[in-house]
Amino acid sequence: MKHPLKYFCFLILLLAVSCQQKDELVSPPAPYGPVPTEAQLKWQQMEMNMFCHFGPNTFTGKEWGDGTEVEDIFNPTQLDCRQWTKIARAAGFKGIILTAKHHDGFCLWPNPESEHTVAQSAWRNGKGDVLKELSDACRQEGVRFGIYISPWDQNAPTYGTPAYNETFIKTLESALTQYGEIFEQWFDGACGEGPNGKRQVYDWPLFNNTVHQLQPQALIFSDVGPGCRWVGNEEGRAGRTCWSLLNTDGFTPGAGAPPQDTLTVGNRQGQYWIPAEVDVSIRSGWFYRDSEYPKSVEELMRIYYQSVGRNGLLLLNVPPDQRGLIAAEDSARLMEFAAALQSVFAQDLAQNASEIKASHVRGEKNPITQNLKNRTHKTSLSANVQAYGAANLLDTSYHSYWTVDDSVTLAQVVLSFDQPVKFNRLMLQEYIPLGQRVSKFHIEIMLPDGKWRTVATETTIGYKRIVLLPMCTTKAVRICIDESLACPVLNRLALYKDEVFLDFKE
Ligand code: FUL
Repeated sequence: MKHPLKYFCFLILLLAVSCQQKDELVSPPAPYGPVPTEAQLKWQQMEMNMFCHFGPNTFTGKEWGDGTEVEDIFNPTQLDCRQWTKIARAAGFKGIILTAKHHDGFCLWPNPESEHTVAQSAWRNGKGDVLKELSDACRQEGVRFGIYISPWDQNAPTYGTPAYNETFIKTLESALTQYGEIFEQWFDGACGEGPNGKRQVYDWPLFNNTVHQLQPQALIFSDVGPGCRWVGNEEGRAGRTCWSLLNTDGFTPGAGAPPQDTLTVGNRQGQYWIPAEVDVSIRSGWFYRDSEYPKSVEELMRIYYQSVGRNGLLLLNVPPDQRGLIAAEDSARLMEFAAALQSVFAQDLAQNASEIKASHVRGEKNPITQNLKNRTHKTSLSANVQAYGAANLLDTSYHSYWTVDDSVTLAQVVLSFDQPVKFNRLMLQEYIPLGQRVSKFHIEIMLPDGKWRTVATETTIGYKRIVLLPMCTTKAVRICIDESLACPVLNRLALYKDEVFLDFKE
């Protein structure tokens, strides 16, 4: 050996390189299929918004006016939009969408394109503007503002002729340029007859382009999106399987939409990212009537589990009354609902776990067990375990996740506890910026004799999935991903306990 030092140096170098390779961070998974835009992700994270149906119907007691109502019928005696936004915020809603124009054509703002608006009414001597008051109140309260504008208009004289599309564009321009940022433009697909007995051929591409130009961040709701889609029913129920993907080529909102059950479920491997919005009213009608009552807290919780808990966004209608205020019983019910949500979701019992074991971790050859008790000591973990390990399921950072190698579509995590944990709700979130992937999973708990028992078998996860379970008491929970369109990428796992028995079938 002529140059022992040379060999020694070479060995050191080899060791350093191999150590470095062992700890080299592999790149994250590439997005799979369509993914949400930034605006769609921000929208989905809102989770619950309030819908306000308000207009001549509030005063006539009808669900659909016919456009012949005299303008003076609209006369709220104590309108206070700040009351609406305060209630919305306290109840946990992040946005409010107002029916600026329903099918009767009456505009809640002085729209120069129409002779059927607040400006022609005696309310505040024709100087009132509900859009202005509500958009100001939303800004003051930190609630986002959205607008429902019905293309169907039973008052517009030109409805049923090409000229109406032009009038409708000008109406959109008026509503979308004077009241600050709009987070959602709600388009109803209804296409009935106008005052001249004719139906309209809507120019949807023109409508959508106008919104995109004037409010680029606004999501457009319709039966088929493009920003978000109708969930296919007004019962407050997304599909137990619910894809945020939808095939919309060749379809239009309204009569030309895909079948309602397709909207409820979405399309596995669909072409576009068009998540489901679940619109439902707190009362039986959309507009306020003295004779109707708000739904019970149990029913609102059922709606929550079947909307937000099934990868949907909940748009709950709370209609202001003839005074222009949200009725005391509705507001009280919303506070009870918020308290019920708080009592279930304030405490994530998964945070008490002692360790989490993943069958696979991206970039690692073997299963990885992570101790959850001293999570601050991350330095001993390899770069891949830090970046992609299952402990990331338990932190609250949205952008950290557990994932596996691209070739892996079957994977499990086991969450273990020192003391038995009691829970009946399990929440999972997929990291949707990389797409919706999981199509089948099941949940097991460990019995005292060490055997596993399956407590739920489900399909999709999406942005958020809350699985309702029988009350479970166990020292270990196993989540098994059984089928995924590409390697699973999950960013959250939580356990909760809901003491209230809910009598509904999933
Ligand atoms: C439907 C309308 O016809 C109802 O009146 C209500 O506005 C609901 C939200 O959408 O299509």
